[in-house]
Amino acid sequence: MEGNTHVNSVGMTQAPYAPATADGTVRYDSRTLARLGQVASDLLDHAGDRVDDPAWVDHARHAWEDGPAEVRRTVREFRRHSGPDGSLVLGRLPINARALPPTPMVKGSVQHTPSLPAAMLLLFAAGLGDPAAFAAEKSGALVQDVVPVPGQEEVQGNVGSVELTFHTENAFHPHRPDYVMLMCLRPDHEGVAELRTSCVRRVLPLLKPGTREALGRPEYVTEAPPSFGPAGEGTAHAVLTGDPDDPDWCFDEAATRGVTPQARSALAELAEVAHRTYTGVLLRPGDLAVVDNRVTLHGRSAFTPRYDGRDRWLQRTFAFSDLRRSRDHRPGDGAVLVK
Ligand SMILES: O=C(O)CCC(=O)C(=O)O
Ligand SMILES: [Fe+2]
Repeated sequence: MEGNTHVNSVGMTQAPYAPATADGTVRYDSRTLARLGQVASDLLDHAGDRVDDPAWVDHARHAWEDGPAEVRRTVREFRRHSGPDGSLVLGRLPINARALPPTPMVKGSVQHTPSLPAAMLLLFAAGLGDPAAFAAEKSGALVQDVVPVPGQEEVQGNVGSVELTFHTENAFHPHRPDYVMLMCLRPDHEGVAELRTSCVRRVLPLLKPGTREALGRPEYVTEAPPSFGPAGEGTAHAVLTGDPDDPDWCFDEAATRGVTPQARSALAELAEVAHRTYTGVLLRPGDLAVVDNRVTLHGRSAFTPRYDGRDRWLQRTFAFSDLRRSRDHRPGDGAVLVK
């Protein structure tokens, strides 16, 4: 495919960089996957006893450069332009999903012990930038479990199992992640839990005239979760920022509200279009979804957990393309944002 170019739906000329299948998933041949698996398992051999050990994160960054060129090229091109959907699914990465322990069932569950999925997530975080996390969320762990928790079914967060509405990850935060990675370890029993993504590049052309302008005015407030300190909505912000032809957006259906009637009706229209046009993906073990959090919202359909140790289990890591920007939030130049 190399050497060809095509014009994508946002009118930009791009070199195709990976053989995406009809469902938008990138699949590598078995040789490439075996090489990637070898790099991840060598990285695991270098692990101490904690995923968050800075030395292991350093190792992952170095090891990424030993990965297959084809995989590195996919990630490099996605960083340059995340395409019309602002998301990528890398299919069936080797994580030895057959050897998994039972799905955790507690709130705030994280992966402290180095494992093959954790190694894979840290490798891809290095490819996308650097991994980091928020002290107020999942204890600041770099690899976090996304699992349903008994009694939390109705929660608008990743412990819930009702529909999780569309959101920019950490929309309230000035240093929200650039990329959200979600690695599937185990799907839900019925195979219905769909990761949903909605990209501003798809939604923008469908909005009524006037709505774009309304979304570009700083007439919206986004509430931070209580774990981030005393309830507060922060300063008013715009939903769309940057180049009007290819803007970023920042919006959480459950936490963002308009402060004027025009802003409220623009948000309602935005949500309606997102719900009408999203892309849904049923992740299988080893599938890694990467969401460009600047241009793409994500959410999840409802599903029914059984709490039998075999429930849906994703692991999540955030990547920051320029870690330096959040330096004043990260004491000691560590990987945890404390405010
Ligand atoms: O469960 C999912 O598929 C997505 C959950 C989510 O939004 C997250 O963990 O950030
Ligand atoms: Fe999320």
